[in-house]
Amino acid sequence: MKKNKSKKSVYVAFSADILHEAHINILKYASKLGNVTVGLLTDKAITSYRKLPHLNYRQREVILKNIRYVKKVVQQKTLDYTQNLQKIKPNYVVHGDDWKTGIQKSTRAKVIKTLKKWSGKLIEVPYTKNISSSKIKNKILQTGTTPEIRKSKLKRLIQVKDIVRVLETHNSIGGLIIENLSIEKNNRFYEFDGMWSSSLTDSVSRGKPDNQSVDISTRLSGLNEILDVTTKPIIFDADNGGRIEHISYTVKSLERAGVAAIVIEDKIGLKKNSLFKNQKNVSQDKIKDFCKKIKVAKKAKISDDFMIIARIESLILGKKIEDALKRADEYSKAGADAILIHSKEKNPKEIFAFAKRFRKSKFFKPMVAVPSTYSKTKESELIRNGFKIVIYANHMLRAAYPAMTEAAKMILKHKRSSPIENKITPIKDILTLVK
Ligand code: SPV
Ligand code: MG
Repeated sequence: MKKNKSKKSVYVAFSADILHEAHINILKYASKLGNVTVGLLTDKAITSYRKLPHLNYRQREVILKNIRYVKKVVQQKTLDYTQNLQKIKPNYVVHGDDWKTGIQKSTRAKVIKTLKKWSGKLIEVPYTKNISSSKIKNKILQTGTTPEIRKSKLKRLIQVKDIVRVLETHNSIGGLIIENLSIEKNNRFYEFDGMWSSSLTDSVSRGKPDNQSVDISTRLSGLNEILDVTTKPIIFDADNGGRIEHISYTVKSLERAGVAAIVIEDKIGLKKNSLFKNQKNVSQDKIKDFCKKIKVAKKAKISDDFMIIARIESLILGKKIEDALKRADEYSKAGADAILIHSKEKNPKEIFAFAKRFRKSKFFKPMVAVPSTYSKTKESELIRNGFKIVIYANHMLRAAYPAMTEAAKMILKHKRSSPIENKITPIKDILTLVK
């Protein structure tokens, strides 16, 4: 190496969630070229192209700052390096040679182009074989997670995602789909961030109506099976939370299991699903009484991470937006961490009108939408209107039901199963679906 090598500056971008020898190899190599600045990707930058990291930014920063090959750690706020490169103007950028294809391909091209402006160079180090963060992450998934880690994920996601995308599941196979499914589109990474434990689908999948015939213990035991095989956060639909005397026990059971949030709705009397047109005999709780419930739930929770979400049913019951707004303020003051504003309209006009005004309230809290009836509404519109969580509340069950009915019908009709073989998962695939 040349004499004044230490004067050269070297830039390495990392997410550094699970540090392994490939990272160390890159850092060691980079440090031989000069002073190494690590551009550490923020949680937000990481979730633009892959899963939320296990360790948060501060935890990852502490580790990197203490590696002897690293001179300095700076934030890299996007997957794109340009902003940091313009500022630092490094002589070299060092990266593993594993990003020439896939989601990082265009990032790489931009790095080369930017470096050219000051004759900087991209140096690609052969990627260390047989080791990768994804492989380690899969192992972690097989081993599971802890209730604390899972629970803390929802608040972290609210901080870093434009919108937290949650899908219903009523069983473990659905949980696994939510856990593992991801797509890449326009150089972005998309996945579901968490699961909704729905009273409707938990009931209907057991052949019972959504009126609390399925008791909380049964729902918790089903939930446990989902927790067994997944690591993503769960939001639990607790109807109206039941009797005020019981709420603290429900909150404690959920929190102990690692559930991240409980949703409690402000209705009283026999439970009736909110999507029924006729809500004649359904009444809403008094504001003061519902606030008491929120306070009891709040007092029962142990960690800051566990969220109490207050669900407002004013619009479902045909009341005015003013009523919903008043409730939102009061529930927020009582300690709700987020507000779910429900609607059964075909368009989002009323919830957007609510959102516009609630956003100006000094008691504003993150808002949750459940676009079951206004399903044409895109996530981008929800984001624009200030929503932070979207719950697709019943779609896994609604998808499974016609598929199962069709299979049963075809067998009955044809007195053999071959006519549906091409529509169902082949035996060899189902045998190895779960490893
Ligand atoms: C559920 O999924 O059980 C819900 C949402 O509570 S809704 O069905 O719209 O009431
Ligand atoms: Mg429900």
